Amino acid sequence: MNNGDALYETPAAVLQYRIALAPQQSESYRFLLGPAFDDAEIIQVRDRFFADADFAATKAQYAAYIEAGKGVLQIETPDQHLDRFVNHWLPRQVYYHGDVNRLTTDPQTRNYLQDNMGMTFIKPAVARAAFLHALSQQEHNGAIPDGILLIEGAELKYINQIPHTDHCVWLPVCLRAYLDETNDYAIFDEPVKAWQGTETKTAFERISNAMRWLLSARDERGLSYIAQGDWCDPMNMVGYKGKGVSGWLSVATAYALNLWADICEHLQQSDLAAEFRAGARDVNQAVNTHMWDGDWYGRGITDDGVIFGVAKDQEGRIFLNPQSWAILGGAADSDKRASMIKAVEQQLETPYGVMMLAPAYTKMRDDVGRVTQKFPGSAENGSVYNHAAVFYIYSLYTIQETDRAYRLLRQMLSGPDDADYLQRGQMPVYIPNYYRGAYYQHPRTAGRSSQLFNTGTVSWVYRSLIEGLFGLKGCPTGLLVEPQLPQDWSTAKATREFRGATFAVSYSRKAGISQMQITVDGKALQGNRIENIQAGTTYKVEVVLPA
Ligand code: CEZ
Repeated sequence: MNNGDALYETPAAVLQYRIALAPQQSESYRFLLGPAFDDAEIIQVRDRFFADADFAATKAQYAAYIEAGKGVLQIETPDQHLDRFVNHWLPRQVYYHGDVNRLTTDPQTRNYLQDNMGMTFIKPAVARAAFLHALSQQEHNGAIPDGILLIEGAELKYINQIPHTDHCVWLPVCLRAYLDETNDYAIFDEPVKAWQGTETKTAFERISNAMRWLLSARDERGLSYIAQGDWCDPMNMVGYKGKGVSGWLSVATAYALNLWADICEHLQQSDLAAEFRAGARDVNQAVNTHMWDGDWYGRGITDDGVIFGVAKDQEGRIFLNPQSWAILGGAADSDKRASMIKAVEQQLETPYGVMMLAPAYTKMRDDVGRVTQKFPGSAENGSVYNHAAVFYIYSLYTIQETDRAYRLLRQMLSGPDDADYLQRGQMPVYIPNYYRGAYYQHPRTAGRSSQLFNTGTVSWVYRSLIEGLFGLKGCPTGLLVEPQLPQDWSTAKATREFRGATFAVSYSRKAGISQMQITVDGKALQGNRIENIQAGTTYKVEVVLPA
């Protein structure tokens, strides 16, 4: 309606507008949604907000907000549907997470850190402040609490009152992305004062202590205690008696320790690097001794000493997370990787993405917990839980499983064909928390979207595109070019904003060459690192890949 149109007062919450538009025709409408006003108020409000000057100002403000969230990657590929999503919608979903922290005053720590990992690509200063803020709430023994209090007077509620043991892991994992993007190693010198206390330690000391906490929170076998949950919130009964361990958290601990050791190395702290690398080796050895089940890694060992997530289980036989993170953390050698990947393909892959466990539980297992009570194929009970799926995809990119990674990544996005939209019930404007799984048990509903917008998935999707698919990741001296285009793409383009400069990259393939060739502004590059980057400059990069 424009200013002169009739006022609509609706007692009910449902209002229908029928607008018939011809192809290419557009019309604009101004809506005001709010509590019930009386007529005089409606007129007042309308005049206030719908006056052209105010409307234009609000529109401009919103456009500026969206522009600030446009991210660092624009692409042009053979898959236009992917382009539209990555260029427009994906950074918005990443930005939303980093900007509002899931609309809570005590975000779960792992969510807060991963949402800020995404924010690294949008507003790195916000991510930096968030990492330091999280560290300020570190407990005296090095542990990181279940939730981070964002404001004075906030308190840990609901899930944040249940002890989970994985939070320290996310520090180096998320900081790795932040460092690659910004090269801001100075963050580790920041003094971080305890949030409610007087003690000050540098960020570096705090993270080292967090890593030592991870090493200490292990049983006599060297496996990580799970308490009442790890990444999987509802896995709350594996270790509540204080003995159960998590296979996933163990391999994730090894990953975190290795990442932190790399950072120590870079900061010339070689003793610490050696300490943490030895810790990672120790954990991985324990995992390979106690958690390897022949073709994949088990998910955990209960308080009563029962290993689960293994071939002998009728339900919950294979879990995705231990496999993905065993790739990342280095527990799995290439033989183990090959058999895991095959098992995942056979038991977990579906046309809608890769399920996080299978077969879904159909009855309560009181030595595993609440996850087994969820409807089969929903949420953590064997859905295509996109957050878990993208861990796997990211891990595949780290071992050059290029085509598999892309296929699974692409499956996260609904459409563009009608059958897929109808089955999923998901518009291609965001990635939902999960799609229904239990593909073999409940095929009718498999693929249906959860319609939940909050998810740690998107930071990882963005990171996987940047580091993996387009291979434009930062390093201390510049930009590392190591693309992993799907085999059937012969060309692609990407515009990458990085450390104040713009890289206009075009990829193509050429027969008869055995190695990637790169030119920057027409000059051949030795190796695959673009160095001496000048902010404000646009570089034209041509990447020629072997056909
Ligand atoms: O919440 C997410 C958490 O925000 O579940 C993930 C976890 O890693 C995220 O940090 C996996 O458990 O408590 C429950 O059963 C809920 O299912 C939550 O676990 C879940 C909600 O789906 C929110 O999206």
